[in-house]
Amino acid sequence: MIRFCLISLVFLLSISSLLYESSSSSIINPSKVKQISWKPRAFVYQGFLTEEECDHLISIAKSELKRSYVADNESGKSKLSEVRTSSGMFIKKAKDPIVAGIEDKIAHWTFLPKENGEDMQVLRYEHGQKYEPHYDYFADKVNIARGGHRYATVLMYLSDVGKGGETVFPSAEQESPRRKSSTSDDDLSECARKGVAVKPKKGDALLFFSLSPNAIPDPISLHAGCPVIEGEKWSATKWIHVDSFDKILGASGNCTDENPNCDRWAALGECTRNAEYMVGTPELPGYCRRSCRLC
Ligand code: PD2
Ligand code: ZN
Repeated sequence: MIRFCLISLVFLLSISSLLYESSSSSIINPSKVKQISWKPRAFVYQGFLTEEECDHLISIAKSELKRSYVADNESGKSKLSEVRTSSGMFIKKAKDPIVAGIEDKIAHWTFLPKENGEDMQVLRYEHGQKYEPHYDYFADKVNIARGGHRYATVLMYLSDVGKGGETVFPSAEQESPRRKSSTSDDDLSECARKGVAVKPKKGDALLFFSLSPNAIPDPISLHAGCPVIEGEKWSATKWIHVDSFDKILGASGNCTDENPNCDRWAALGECTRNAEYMVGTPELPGYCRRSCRLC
């Protein structure tokens, strides 16, 4: 009898663990979230992505990497800059069930709609590569036209990094010196010691807000990707806007592609990188509105 009960118990436990496994991809566990700063509002979720999810994103990105661009503050056009020396690519929303599952998880954690998110950007930083201090909100009108300002960023670490590669908030208010850093000082690079820092750990995710609760750009959200000193860093960024990024505001009709290459360009991330041409502005519609999924 006792033997029968034990066997039944083991059976029930394995069934429930299977059920949990199969539905756990979008379950959010608040006890894994640590607040690292209030000014700016920044939080780390330990183990947000599974090993398999991290490896999957890297395997999609690996063969498609191109040198990263930054947006020009005046024109909004993408340009090469020494401010950002990584390589990257964009993964289309819901490209496959794993990507869609990660996007569901982000929406559940942030309470922000999936349609407000841009395509996910996967980045690779090799030795010495970095992203100098910057804001994720835009200073130009062209980029704000689609979805309004970037409101929040979810930065997912897809690999461990030997040394360096931390994400640092140099203007963050520290409650007591570096108490909030996710790691001890000895583990941090010189760059990371200049503020509140997060050491990349495979599967962890950092959520921070670029606008204050009153929706005004928050200059304290200044942040940087420190140079990689040992190893390689892979990360994935989901930028989330105040409004839908999937439909353009103030536009009516005219939802066509004007160039046969639009579809290919959109797959390469040009809807974000070259938004003025591809998407357009409230005054002048772009040339690839259909492929950029504006209607
Ligand atoms: O990869 C990073 O650590 C990093 C740092 C700052 C990424 C971004 N910004 C970004 O993608 O905006
Ligand atoms: Zn950034």
